Amino acid sequence: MKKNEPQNRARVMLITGATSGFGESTAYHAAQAGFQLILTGRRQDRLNALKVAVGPAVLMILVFDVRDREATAHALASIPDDWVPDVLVNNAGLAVGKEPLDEGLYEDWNRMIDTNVKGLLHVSRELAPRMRFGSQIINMGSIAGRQAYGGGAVYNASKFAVVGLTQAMRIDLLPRGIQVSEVAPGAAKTEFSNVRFKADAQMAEDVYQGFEPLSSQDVAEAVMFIADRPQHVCIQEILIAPAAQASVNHLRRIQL
Ligand code: NDP
Ligand code: 8X3
Repeated sequence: MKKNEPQNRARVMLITGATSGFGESTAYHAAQAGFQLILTGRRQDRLNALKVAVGPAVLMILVFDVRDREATAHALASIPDDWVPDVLVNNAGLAVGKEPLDEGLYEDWNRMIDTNVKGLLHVSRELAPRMRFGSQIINMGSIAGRQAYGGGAVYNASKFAVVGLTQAMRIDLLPRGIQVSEVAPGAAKTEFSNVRFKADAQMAEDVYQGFEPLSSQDVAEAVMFIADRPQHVCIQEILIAPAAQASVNHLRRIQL
């Protein structure tokens, strides 16, 4: 039996950060797999366009900033009981800046910690109490939550935190039959580096020079693999990297 197949309805997946990258790709894959969707993010125009593109599988779009606890609570409270997600994908996140610690900007640090750690907590705290036995939470971690690198300190800390939160959530939610998993991707070409380098297109492009990074589809497939396991199986974590990436800083690049 698939995870918690509720009688007479398709499973519902809520994806945070569905306006681009992994979240957007997961929306298409999940719709294809028969899920109904609640898609969230800050950019309403993107969510509107995605709703049209994905079609009737989209039950709701919710526009809110995961850093804002009250706005998050208000938006998620609008989900009717019948549509409380069977699968919550805590994907919204970002890196901002790549300065060494002694040159770091407090504003960048706050954005990363407030989004990647507190945002994940805000969404989980609001939804977990309403989720049913057999539901799943899939947190988006990173290879940066396994290995630190220069200029990554606060992003690293935020993704190491996702590892700890995932493990602790799995323990806390065990009695309620809610499974908690983590997908930890390596280098993937999305809007991630444009955001990190504050719209410097060349710096963003340079990250992926000389090797084939993961695509957002590769990561969406990992999310869907977890979501599609039978009821008695929990994939606790998936670390997925490009074939050309052996560690966070060991990449086989072809010189162009
Ligand atoms: P994108 O920049 O393409 O997507 C990030 C998504 O997060 C967007 O939909 C954005 O939506 C949303 N988001 C960011 N901040 C907020 C916020 N405050 N409130 C609500 N939504 C927010 O990057 P990716 O798809 O690559 O990143 C998705 C996740 O994967 C992140 O957690 C990232 O750390 C992680 N990751 C990325 C890797 C990579 O190499 N790309 C590798 C490993 C992990 P909007 O701006 O509309 O709010
Ligand atoms: C994103 C991957 O290596 O740029 O989480 O930090 S990395």
